[in-house]
Amino acid sequence: MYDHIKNQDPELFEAMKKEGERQMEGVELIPSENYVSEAVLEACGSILTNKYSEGYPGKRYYGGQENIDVIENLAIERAKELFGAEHANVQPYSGSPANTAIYFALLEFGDTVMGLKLDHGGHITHGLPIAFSGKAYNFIQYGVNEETGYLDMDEVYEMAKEQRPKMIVAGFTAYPRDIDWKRFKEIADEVGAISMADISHTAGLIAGGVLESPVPYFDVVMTTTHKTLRGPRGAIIMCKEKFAKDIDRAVFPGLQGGPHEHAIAGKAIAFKEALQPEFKEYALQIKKNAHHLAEELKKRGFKLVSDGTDTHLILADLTNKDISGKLAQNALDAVGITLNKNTIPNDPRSPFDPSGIRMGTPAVTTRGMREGEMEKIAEWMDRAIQNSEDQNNLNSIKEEVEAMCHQFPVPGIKI
Ligand code: DSN
Repeated sequence: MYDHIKNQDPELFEAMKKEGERQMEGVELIPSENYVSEAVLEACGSILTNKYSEGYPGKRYYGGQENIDVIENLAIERAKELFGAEHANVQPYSGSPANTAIYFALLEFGDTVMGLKLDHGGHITHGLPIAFSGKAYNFIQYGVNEETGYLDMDEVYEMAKEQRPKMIVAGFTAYPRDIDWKRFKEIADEVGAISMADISHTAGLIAGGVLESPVPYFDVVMTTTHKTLRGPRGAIIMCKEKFAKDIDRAVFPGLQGGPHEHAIAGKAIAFKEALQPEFKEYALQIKKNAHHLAEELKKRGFKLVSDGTDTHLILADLTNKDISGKLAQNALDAVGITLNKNTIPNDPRSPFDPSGIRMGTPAVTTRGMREGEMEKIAEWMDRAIQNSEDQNNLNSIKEEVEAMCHQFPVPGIKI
């Protein structure tokens, strides 16, 4: 693999090779990661990276666009078909620029916006005070119910009535439960707010028909393309026709310059893959695997925020396990199980060493792992966390993890 890189830049090649081995030989549980197909990989590494194409299909500022327009139009039409959207912009470089473009399009600086608190499962672009979103707009933050871990829709309603926000942001990065989009939209309508959904985490489950979609209700819906949706790194923004011009102008020239057409080609391919019947099976299996992994962890005494999951994502509170999120992440790294330390709602600890760990099943599902493998993973996680300082024990778990992983190939990795 990568023969040209190997010859030209052995130092960099070595790190890439090792990363391939890590991806192949480990269990990937980071809920926002996945393995793209070889076709998507080819698009991302293709000659399309050579081309500048500022503007939109049919209205570009550079010559030589006859093929690029075909590619970008395929991505747009497939995104619209996949999600049933009225309008799609496929140019955002990633989730944070997409969210920033939406705010730039539809808000004035200083406007009041509602978003979920970061430690309750929100995102830095949903109003973190030190981030651009939190500095440029007056974000006010709702939370989940402390007892249940579920979104408190009554709190959302009361806050919206009191604060009259210009926009309500729903859709989260560490929330394991399904979202009542209809109720969000009713609340937004009642207070005259624009409804914005960030479905970056669950887009693949929505496209696969195993979770409700906000697209029929919401004014604007965005998603990254590289999580459950299993495309290249990037994002898209979908909206009702009446917001289309403002969104397009905010993405280009408002915020971005030349679109990354190699990534847009990868998005078009991923959307075509997501329109196939097999994608529905994949989406359903992600949910089954997450549910099974959650149950297996609970059997082993793990306390889960909201006591389980409706999605691909699980958030465990390790307080009763007597280990911090950081030390658990380190112990699991040592056995080849990758996930991330994460705050839990109202976490008394710092985000650098929080009380929880966040995990999910998209990547393992793509490799073909099923309920039986989830049971093994839960067992290894439990053993690694209990023996986090016992290197011999960790080494023997790592061998078992590697042996299982060798039975489940990863697209594009040959070692
Ligand atoms: N960093 C992503 C995640 O892991 O959820 C969100 O942007």
